[in-house]
Amino acid sequence: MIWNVQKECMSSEEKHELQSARLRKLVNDLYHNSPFYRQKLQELDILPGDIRSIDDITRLPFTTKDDLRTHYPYGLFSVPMTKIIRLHASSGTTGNPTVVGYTRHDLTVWAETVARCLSAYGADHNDIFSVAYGYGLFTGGLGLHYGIENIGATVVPTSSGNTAKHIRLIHDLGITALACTPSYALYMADMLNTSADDRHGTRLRLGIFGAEPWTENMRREIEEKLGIKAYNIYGLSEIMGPGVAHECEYRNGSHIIDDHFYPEIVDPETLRPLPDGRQGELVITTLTKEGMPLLRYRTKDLCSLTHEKCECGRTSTRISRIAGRSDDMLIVRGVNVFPSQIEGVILETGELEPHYRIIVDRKDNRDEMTVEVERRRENGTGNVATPELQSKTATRLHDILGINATVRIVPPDTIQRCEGKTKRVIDNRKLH
Ligand code: DLL
Repeated sequence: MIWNVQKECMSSEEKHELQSARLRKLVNDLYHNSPFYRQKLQELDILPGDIRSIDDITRLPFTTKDDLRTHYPYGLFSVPMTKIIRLHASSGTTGNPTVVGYTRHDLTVWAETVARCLSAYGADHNDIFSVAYGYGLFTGGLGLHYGIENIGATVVPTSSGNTAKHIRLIHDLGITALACTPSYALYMADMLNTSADDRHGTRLRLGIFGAEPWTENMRREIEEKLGIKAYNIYGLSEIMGPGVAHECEYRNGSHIIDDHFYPEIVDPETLRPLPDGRQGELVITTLTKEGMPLLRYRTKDLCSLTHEKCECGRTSTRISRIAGRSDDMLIVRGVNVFPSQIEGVILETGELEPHYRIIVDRKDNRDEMTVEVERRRENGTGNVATPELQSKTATRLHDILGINATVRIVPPDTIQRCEGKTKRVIDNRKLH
């Protein structure tokens, strides 16, 4: 079903007009209400009146995660705090997390965009959803939650953790739809002990998976093991959260909700726009956000665009699957991890060298991260790592990243040195 035919099936002329009007208003508002953007626009000699249509977007400045970090926590908000009614946060590259703020209007738009996604997957008020994305600072849980309520389906806010209890709820409550990371879905599938009988013992029919990269092979495996149809949902907290783009029944790329989130693809090196079909970095402008609107936000996600009309009738731009990142961010069990955060912990100890490798494996459908790091060479003393140092480092990593990592401390000079760019991350998950 199409949730909002008027907006999702607009002609290209109507769309162009709406996006242009929204961009004009956005730039005007930012110029007057956001010291950060006023300065950026002034540096480029741009006055609000210079932006006449959406085609002028390429004249506008880019925004990066670094801008958010530098202006932590509220520097990019463009309304007074009295208008902000929700905050979320995600991890930053080092030190400061990224804080995002929503007005009441933003939360209404978010519940609408998620409702559009859910309708495209064929969900309706007959469905009972288990949301196993984390509830809390992460946008996954609450983001899905209000969209599900919006379509009148039932929401069970399971959140993450406690798989045994979750499986019981799936059986006892007659849950029909599951929202979680694709890797957790696979893990659950194995825990559900899906013999044909058992699988048919549940009412599960639909899965909504995102927050991390996944493949067509994973889709097939999830569908087979759980006996469901699995759909992709894409999003990022800086732009809104889940529900920036979604698949439809044709599953031929993900529709970007482009009356709210305007997409471009640029070459990550030159930052020049790339044509349809060419892979590059996805850049998004929030056309209607009030709390923390962003101009040309560099997502660092690599994909391509198509403006071809989809058979489902929606006219929105579609993105291909995310093929990787233009930075070194890893997603481990749905959690964003930057090697620089790990390096920060290593240096903090004073007993370890910044020679390290991050090894990520997928065992029994669970991500496992090992940090292998060299012990500091000490004059005359042995180079044996103490268990205390190991557990202290692991605890600190957990504090900073929010996930467990195995710490392996090795003697000095054992990690291979590279000439040129060091390859610190060994990702054995084969997701691309
Ligand atoms: O992961 C929001 C979300 C929650 C999306 C639940 C979907 C479902 P962040 O924590 O800010 O927000 O992480 C955003 O995750 O830039 C991508 O690199 C990655 N990502 C999100 N969805 C997908 C997807 C949430 N469907 C970052 N496929 C993004 C591949 C994804 N990568």
